[in-house]
Amino acid sequence: MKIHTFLIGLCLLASCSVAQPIRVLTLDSSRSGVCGGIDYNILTGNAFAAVRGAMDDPGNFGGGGVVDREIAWAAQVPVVTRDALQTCDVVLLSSNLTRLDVCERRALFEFVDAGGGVFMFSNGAISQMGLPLGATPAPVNGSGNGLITDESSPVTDGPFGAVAGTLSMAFHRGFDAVGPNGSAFVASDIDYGATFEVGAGRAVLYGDEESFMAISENGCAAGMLTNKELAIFLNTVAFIAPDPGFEFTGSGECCPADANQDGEVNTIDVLAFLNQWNGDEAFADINGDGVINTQDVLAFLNLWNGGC
Ligand SMILES: [Ca+2]
Ligand SMILES: [Ca+2]
Ligand SMILES: [Ca+2]
Repeated sequence: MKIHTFLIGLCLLASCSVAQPIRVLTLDSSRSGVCGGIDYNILTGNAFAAVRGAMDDPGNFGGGGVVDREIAWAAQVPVVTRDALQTCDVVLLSSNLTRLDVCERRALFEFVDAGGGVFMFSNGAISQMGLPLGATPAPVNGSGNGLITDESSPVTDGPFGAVAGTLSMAFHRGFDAVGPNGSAFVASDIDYGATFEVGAGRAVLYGDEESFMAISENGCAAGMLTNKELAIFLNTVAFIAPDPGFEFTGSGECCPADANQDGEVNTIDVLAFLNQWNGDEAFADINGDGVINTQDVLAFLNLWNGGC
């Protein structure tokens, strides 16, 4: 911080500018999965080492790079909280051992609405974050290879290049509908990648992680990364990054059983939840599987019974 202030001081004298870094938050190893020799931790694992290396390349992100701001990795956290989101501009999420709970999904929605950026890329990305962003997750797996369906999306035609044509695909999930905030850019037999603009912020959901992996292991993953997927990944980081100076100011504890978000858990929350559930509201998907059904009522009552 002192160095940054010093550089700004120097720059005032020399009339140059120091772009603020893009601060990137990721989940720690208590949440990122491991399969065989593949470690899905975005910051420390081998699964995404290639795309991470490209983000860290100053020719891509850095002074004089394609994007004139370097990447600064925020301290990893085990849980997405409003406090954790105050430390970053962008959140990258991939394969996680436990689904994002309803408090994490609420916090991420508030973060995007306030101007932050979220990129989630995994088989479960769309089932977990689709509903909060206004989309409808598909109930079935996608099949077939991918095809870029929008060549003028900011992530298929961005600062890191233009991408068109087909993509190889492994196991993935997708959308029934991307909804009013979304714009699909890639499909197999279902749309599986879309950009979202919600409030002041942006998000991208991609229903696969193997697309962004350069390594494979039988029974775990088939890495599909080529220059096309790499361009989509880097364009996405550039697209979702808020302008320099963004600060998320959301705060406050969140309890999954506090359905009306007033800071207390009482009988009013049962009624509030049932209203949300009846109205098919996104945060009535308590178990985070992308579907609102009776399992969510049971899940909510268990949480409510457990208190906070
Ligand atoms: Ca996959
Ligand atoms: Ca309450
Ligand atoms: Ca559910």
